[in-house]
Amino acid sequence: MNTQRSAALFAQAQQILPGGVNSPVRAYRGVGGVPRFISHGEGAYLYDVDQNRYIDYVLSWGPLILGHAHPGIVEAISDQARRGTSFGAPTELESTLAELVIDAVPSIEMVRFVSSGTEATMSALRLARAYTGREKIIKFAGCYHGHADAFLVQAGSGVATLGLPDSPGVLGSATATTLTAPFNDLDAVEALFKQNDGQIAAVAVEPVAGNMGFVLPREGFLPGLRRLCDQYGAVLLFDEVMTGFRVAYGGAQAMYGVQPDITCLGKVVGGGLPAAAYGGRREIMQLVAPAGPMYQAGTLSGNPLAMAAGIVTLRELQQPGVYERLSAVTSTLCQGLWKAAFKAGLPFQAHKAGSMWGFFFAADEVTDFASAKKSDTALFGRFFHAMLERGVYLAPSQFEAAFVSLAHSDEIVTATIDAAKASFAEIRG
Ligand code: KE4
Repeated sequence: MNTQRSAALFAQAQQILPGGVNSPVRAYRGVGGVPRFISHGEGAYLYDVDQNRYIDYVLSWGPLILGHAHPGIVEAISDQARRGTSFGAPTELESTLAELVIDAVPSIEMVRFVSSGTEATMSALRLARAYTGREKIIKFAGCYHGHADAFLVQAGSGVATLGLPDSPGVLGSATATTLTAPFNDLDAVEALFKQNDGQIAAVAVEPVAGNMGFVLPREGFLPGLRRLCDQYGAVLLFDEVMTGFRVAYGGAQAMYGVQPDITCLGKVVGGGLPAAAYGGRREIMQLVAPAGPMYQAGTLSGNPLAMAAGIVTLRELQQPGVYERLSAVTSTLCQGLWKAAFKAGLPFQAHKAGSMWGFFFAADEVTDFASAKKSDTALFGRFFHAMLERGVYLAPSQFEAAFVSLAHSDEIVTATIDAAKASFAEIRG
């Protein structure tokens, strides 16, 4: 496959952008090779600057549930842009999208829009501490909540001690109040609550994990977190930046029937533009400035272009049969990949929730970050490149999730499975 122009652009970009990218995972450090520079997207397809076409399962890391350049979104953004791109003043668009979010997400009575998932979770954490008057939080090894200091802690093993920074520049004081437990391990969470009784402000969790690879919550895990938070007076914070409007219209909380106290949203809610949100019960959200004393602000919060894109996206997703279609296509894909890998004699498993999915080259069940790291990441890298060469664009890291859009037709899924059959044969050696 010709990647000359991507290679040239990457060499130039590395001189002026750290690592040649504006977000680390895009640099292919996990799999090696030349990151593809994209010229445009259309439906389920990406086109790179060397005129190669790819079936896209990254979809900008989740937002593009309608596919690339959806006509309704393009029209809404264009119309709004002609009226102005940002005012720094309230618009009806923000209330329209807020109403859609409140109607969709069971636990949200009030919502605040921000510009990134990081901003949403950082603000939600501040709110949980303001609401409870407590300092410590519990997170899960392998869950990613954006790059706010408090979340950048080393993924402790077992029932972790206090958090140690996982990045230079993050102060020990910023992570000293962050406790870590293994995903799916309720006993570890209960032990942390007992050891820190009265001190835990919040439990933060990706209700379906998408940043350690794709890992489903075990039966009873999410209800167990709800029970423990009620028992110990802590806020349950669902980071639904990836799962919101993705696994179901009401997010993972609708899929699993567990109501958090605060929900963070992102990705799909902005329709591919920079928008995210945090929301919850009125009594909690009324603490947020200027209604209350908890400060949070943003120049481009509720940006009209992003609101317009989000409104079109959510209205499209309200159409009858949308989530049934997304789930059915994703099931066909995962079953086809699993069957092809089995025939090739490779240790492989694929799982899904709605149109969010993922796979590991592992025979044993993956339930947390420790077991995810035992999967064959070298084989993942070879599979990634074998598929890329065949025009299928997967996440360039084992520790990510994958997505399907409404633009992924049955024919596209069949072509993907055919490419996987050839790729499995190539990599099994
Ligand atoms: P952003 O700040 O990247 O908009 O959102 C942070 C975030 C928060 N919570 C969850 C569950 C997330 O998945 C994310 C961001 N996801 C990554 C993909 N693993 C975005 C891709 C990237 O970092 O470039």
